[in-house]
Amino acid sequence: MRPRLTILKTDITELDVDAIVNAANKRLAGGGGVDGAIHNKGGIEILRECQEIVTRQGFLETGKAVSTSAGNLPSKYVIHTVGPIYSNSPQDKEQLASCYIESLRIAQLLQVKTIAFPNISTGIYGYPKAEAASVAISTVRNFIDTKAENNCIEEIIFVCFDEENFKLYQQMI
Ligand code: AR6
Repeated sequence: MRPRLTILKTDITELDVDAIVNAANKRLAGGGGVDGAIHNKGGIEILRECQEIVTRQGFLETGKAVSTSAGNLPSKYVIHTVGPIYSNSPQDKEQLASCYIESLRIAQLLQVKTIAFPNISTGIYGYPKAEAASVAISTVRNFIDTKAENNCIEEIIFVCFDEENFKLYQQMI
């Protein structure tokens, strides 16, 4: 089945989906923005699992992703990925695209049907929102096209928290 792409303007921690994606940092230590919201609401269990991962495999590289349970959140899993800190280099785009691909790969391994992404890197990490939206949408579309068969994912939600991102996604999808 071909997953549908949807846009929601909401707080990602409210969503009752199989997996939500977190715009984390390399230390998986919690922080501000969506990361802060997820850890605050999800509770200590998420942080404990994050610490276990870092103890086992070290800091997470930019563009990579890992999963934990979702603690007190309504979703089943949190997929933590580390977006690039925007530096206006070609690497930014590659790394941002990788966040979406790696998260979707993990979602498939977890047999996730519904997954919600925040607008990775477009807050504290300073990625220009229009460019980031274009990378996010084209990467996810490409993933869907190349993994059309044996895809358990039914819905991919772009969660826009701020009005600027919401408008951009509405125009681009
Ligand atoms: N639900 C959905 N989206 C949100 C929420 C929320 N509750 N809160 C913020 N956003 P950011 P980054 C949007 O800064 O740029 C942290 O400290 C926000 O409007 O959360 O990848 C980490 O620990 C923006 O569009 O993540 C890292 O150190 C988007 O989420 C660093 O920030 C991403 O903004 C990561 O920076």
